[in-house]
Amino acid sequence: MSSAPRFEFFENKKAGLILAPFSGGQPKSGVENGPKYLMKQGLRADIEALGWETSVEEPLQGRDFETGKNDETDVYGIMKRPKLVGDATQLIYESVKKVANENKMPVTLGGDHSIAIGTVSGVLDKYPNAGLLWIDAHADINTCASTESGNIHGCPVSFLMGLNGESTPPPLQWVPKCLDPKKIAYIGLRDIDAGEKKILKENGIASFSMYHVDRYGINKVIEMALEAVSPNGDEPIMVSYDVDAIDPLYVPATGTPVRGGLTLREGLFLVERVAETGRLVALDVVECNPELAAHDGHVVDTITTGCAIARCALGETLL
Ligand SMILES: [Mn+2]
Repeated sequence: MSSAPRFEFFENKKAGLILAPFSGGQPKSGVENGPKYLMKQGLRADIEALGWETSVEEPLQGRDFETGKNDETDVYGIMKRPKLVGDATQLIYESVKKVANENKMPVTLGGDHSIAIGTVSGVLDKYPNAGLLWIDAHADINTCASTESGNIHGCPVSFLMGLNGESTPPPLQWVPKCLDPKKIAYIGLRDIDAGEKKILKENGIASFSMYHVDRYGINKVIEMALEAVSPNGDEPIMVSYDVDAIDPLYVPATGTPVRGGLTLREGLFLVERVAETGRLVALDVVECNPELAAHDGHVVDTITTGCAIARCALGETLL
């Protein structure tokens, strides 16, 4: 009897784990502990067991981004903490760029989703033609004009696309207008503000909600999303994965849970399927917030899912 075939999806199995313990893009505390919990769960050893060489970067080390959350002068119009977010994301941008330029895969552990301002701009600096899959219950594309909360974790995509123009808060003016609306596709959407729906439509952004997952099945949705962001079928792919894309049954400890999400298997299949293309060049895993767990089981569920997302993206297979 022959054994099951073993697939090698990645030519160069070097990864740089970038710890981004940042919570300033939203009001709740605890999400800054995401990286610590994921690492304590054994994520680095798990990735090494898959045959990867790893290094660890801590671009925010030595800076106190938590006390800064209380600075009430750090506002710009409705936008909350643009200076804090601008500083943190610029450090993350430099770190992601460095790791990518060392020909390692940046695997960034958040933190709230505002950190993607740094990760996506860093990755696109190295791979300007990369397609971005944004896996999330939310579109995170509010602008300074459309946001009702002013929490920047709901806005990173608008900054990456340069949608804020003149109204960009000065501390975020460093962000390059690097993301073409044709190069992002969403999967998992189910809680979209009215202003965001308009932005998605006006910019013709490929958006696959839970409706599409139900209608077509997750495999077809992934293939449509890949085709949208990578029409030639050979462009590099980045995945920015907000764990709230997965249903709160499986991922309860997150800042903005929305029922009716991906099952655990759909959520993992998604990254297994992207890994299979051999074109994944960067990954974010964000919005694990152990402090929001009602009991220890919630912490375990959430953190083990976060680790599983990273392992599956880096080539773990069931057989
Ligand atoms: Mn998000």
